[in-house]
Amino acid sequence: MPLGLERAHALDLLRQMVLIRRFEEQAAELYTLGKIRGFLHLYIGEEAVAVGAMQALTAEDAIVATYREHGHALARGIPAGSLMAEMYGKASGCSRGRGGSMHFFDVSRRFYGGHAIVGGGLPVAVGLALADRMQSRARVTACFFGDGAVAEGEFHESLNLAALWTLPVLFLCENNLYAMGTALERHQSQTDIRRKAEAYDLQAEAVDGMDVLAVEEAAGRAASRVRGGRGPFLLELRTYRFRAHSMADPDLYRTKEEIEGWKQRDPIARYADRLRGRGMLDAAGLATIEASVAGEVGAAVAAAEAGAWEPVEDLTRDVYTPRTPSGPRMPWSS
Ligand SMILES: Cc1ncc(C[n+]2csc(CCOP(=O)(O)OP(=O)(O)O)c2C)c(N)n1
Repeated sequence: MPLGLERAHALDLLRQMVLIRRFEEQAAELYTLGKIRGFLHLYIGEEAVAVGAMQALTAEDAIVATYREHGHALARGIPAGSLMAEMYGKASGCSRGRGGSMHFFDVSRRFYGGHAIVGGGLPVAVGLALADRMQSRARVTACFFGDGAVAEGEFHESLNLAALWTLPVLFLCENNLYAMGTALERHQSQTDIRRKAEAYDLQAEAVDGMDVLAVEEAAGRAASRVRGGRGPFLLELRTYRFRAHSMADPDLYRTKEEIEGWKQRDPIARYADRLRGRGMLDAAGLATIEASVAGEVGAAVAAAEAGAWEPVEDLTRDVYTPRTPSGPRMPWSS
C-alpha cells in the first residue's frame, strides 16, 4: 500500500466498493422478484477496477462502459436512485427508463453508456477523444470493455486509429477470463492482451484488478500520460466476476474450485484487511460504512418504487427526430 494514503480517501474507496456490492445484491433480489426485467449483469468481484480507475478521472473526462456498468456509474457519482429507477424502467431513471440495466447514460456527468453491443463503446470513445483533440482540450476518454471485446474488429480499428492519430483514450480492458461461457484461451490465439496493444504501438500495462490501490496507481500514471498528449494507453485489469455472466446464465463452464479460489482475493475483504492492518479501520468503522450504504441503497429502491412511468404521450419521444429533415434537394422532390 503506498505510503501517505489519506485516511479519508482510503475509507472512501472502501465505501464506494461496498456501495457497488450492496447495490447489486439488492438488484439481484429485485430481479428475482420481477421488479427489474430484461437482462442483469452483475459486477460483483470486479469493484476494484471501476473504483480504482475512476480516481484518475476528472469531471471533464468522459467515460464509456459496457452493459456490466453499474459499478462504473456508481463510481462516477451518478445517484443510486437514478440508476435503480432506470432498472425499474421509470421515467426518473438516468435514461428515462428506456435503457434499463445495460444502457445507463448521463451526459451531465459525461457518462456515455452503457453499451450492449460487445466492443460497441470503443469507436464511441475514439470519437469523443477525436473531438477533444480537434478542439485542443486536455481531456481523457476512459473506455471500459471486457476481454470478449478484443475478439471484435472494433477493438482493432479503434486501437489503430487512436494510436495513429495520437488520441487521448485510456483503454481499460476488464479481463475476467470469460466472454459469457467462453474462456479467453478458447477465443484468442494470443491471450496476452498487452501484446495486441503493442502491435498498434500503444503503451500497455497489466494490473492486478483485485487490488483497488494498484488500479488507482496504474490508472493515475496512464491517465496523466494520455492527458499530456502522449497518445492512448491500454491497461489490462486482471479480475474475475464472482457471479454468472447474467442472471439468466447457469454458469456451467467453470469449476466451483476456480470461483472459490478467486473469492479468496475478494477486492473488498482484502482491502478492508489491509486497512485494518494499518489501523485505519475497525469493526465500528466498517459498520458505519455498511449502515450508510444500506441507507443509500434503501433510499434508491424507495425512489425507484415511487417513480412515475412515462406518460403514453411520450411514447415516440426520442425515437423519431422532431426536426424536419433538411439537406440537398433531390431532383424528384417537388
Ligand atoms: C457484437 C456482439 N456479439 C455478441 C454479443 C453477445 N454477448 C453478450 S455479452 C458477451 C460476452 C462479452 O464478454 P466480455 O467482453 O469479456 O465482457 P464481460 O461480460 O466478461 O464483462 C457476448 C458474446 C453481443 N452483445 N454483441
